[in-house]
Amino acid sequence: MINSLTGWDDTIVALATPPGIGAIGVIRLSGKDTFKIVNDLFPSKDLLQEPANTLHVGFLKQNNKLLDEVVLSLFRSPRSYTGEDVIEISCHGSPFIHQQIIGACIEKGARLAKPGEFTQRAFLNGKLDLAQAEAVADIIASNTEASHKAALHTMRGGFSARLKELREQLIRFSALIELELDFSQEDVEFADRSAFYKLINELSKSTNQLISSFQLGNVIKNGVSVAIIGKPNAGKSTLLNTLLNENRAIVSDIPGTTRDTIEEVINIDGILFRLIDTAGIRQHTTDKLETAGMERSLEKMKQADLVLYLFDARDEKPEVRNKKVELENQQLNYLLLANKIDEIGEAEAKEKFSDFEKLIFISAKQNLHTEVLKEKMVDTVLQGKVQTESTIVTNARHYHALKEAAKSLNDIQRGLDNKLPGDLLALDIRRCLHYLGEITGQVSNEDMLDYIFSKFCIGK
Ligand SMILES: Nc1nc2c(ncn2[C@@H]2O[C@H](COP(=O)(O)OP(=O)(O)OP(=O)(O)O)[C@@H](O)[C@H]2O)c(=O)[nH]1
Ligand SMILES: [Mg+2]
Repeated sequence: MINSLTGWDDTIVALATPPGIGAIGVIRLSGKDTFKIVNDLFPSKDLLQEPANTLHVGFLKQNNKLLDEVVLSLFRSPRSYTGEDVIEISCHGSPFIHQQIIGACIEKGARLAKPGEFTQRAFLNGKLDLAQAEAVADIIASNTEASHKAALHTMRGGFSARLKELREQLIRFSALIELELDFSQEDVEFADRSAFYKLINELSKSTNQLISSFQLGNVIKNGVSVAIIGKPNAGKSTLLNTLLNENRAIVSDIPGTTRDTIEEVINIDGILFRLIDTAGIRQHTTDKLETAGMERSLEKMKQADLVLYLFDARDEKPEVRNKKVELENQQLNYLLLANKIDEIGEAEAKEKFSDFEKLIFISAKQNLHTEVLKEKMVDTVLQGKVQTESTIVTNARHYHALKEAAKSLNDIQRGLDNKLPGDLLALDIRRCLHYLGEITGQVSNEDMLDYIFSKFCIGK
């Protein structure tokens, strides 16, 4: 497969650091002609004679034109990021110099790397499996502690190890079943069906665990959308400002102040929350703008991962209760917040609503108990799941492959229940192995790889 890939044999070059001005820039080359190309530009030493894992200071020259003073890091196949010969040129951080050096490398025979091509080569050379390679992109994109941790766990092979284990158990069994097929005339069973049943059960459990971790994985990677909903004047914009610790939204005692939705991001305990302040919702209004705003609020409420429903602690109890029932019926993930407790006093507010479960009492304006609210928000998202060290699926491609694998496992289970013959079982087992293998790249095709790596940045 590897050799059939177009351009696989080329030596590639790209800027590995962000484009623009900086203290230094790093240009990376990988491929069989790497040493020859850079050696042609580096007159002071014969790099072909230099050992791997060494650094060399000197000048790069192109036909007697001085390009820059640089430091070269030499890596030789197979002990490099890509598994090929690699040289990293650390030069001065000027876009002009970068262009000149990359141009000189191209003139000597290199070609510009495609996005993700270095990592793709690392994968094709067996330095990383596919799940690990994809995690490299996630690490670069991670912007919170939690997303970084999950990506790092995958890149270091945590997820792959889990899958490998599942796959190997299944392979061992499928070998026995396939053996039965060779002796099909004789009606023998090498594979102990009850042990197999147990194994399939365990596999199902593990697979489903991974599948359900995706919800959390998604949250870690993409953040949680939180709609702040309530009647006009409930204090929604005040709450947004308090949580952000800045005066982002206009606050006033005129009902209907917020007309459009306002979105801002905050990081609580390493998880990104996208807070959405909305227009207040009331039963009757003739104002066209306000009606449009309310429609938008309802839409945001439906789409949100979490709804913070805010009411004034002075509101009538039956009204609040009706609202709670409504939220419950819509099957929304919500937290009910009694605001403005400073107006009637915390003790009195708690007394008034003592028969309500899971209320959070706050004062957005006085910043009372907003820490409790933040904690609850995080709890709601994590739902008690331990994050540390456990394997969390964050990649939609992996998620879909796991779902397919789970389906096949179900089919196998049913097949065993119905005493299906070995050849039919073998089909379902192969399908399951196929999907598990797709995740780590043991099963792959060129289109799929191109698609995955095209989402990387150039130089990675
Ligand atoms: N006493 C007290 N007043 C508050 C509190 N929170 C908000 N307010 C006041 O309530 C009024 C309305 O606040 P906003 O934050 O604009 O309310 P809103 O829910 O965004 O209202 P709309 O945008 O009109 O839907 C303002 O006068 C706020 O100062 C609170 O916790 N305690
Ligand atoms: Mg408002």
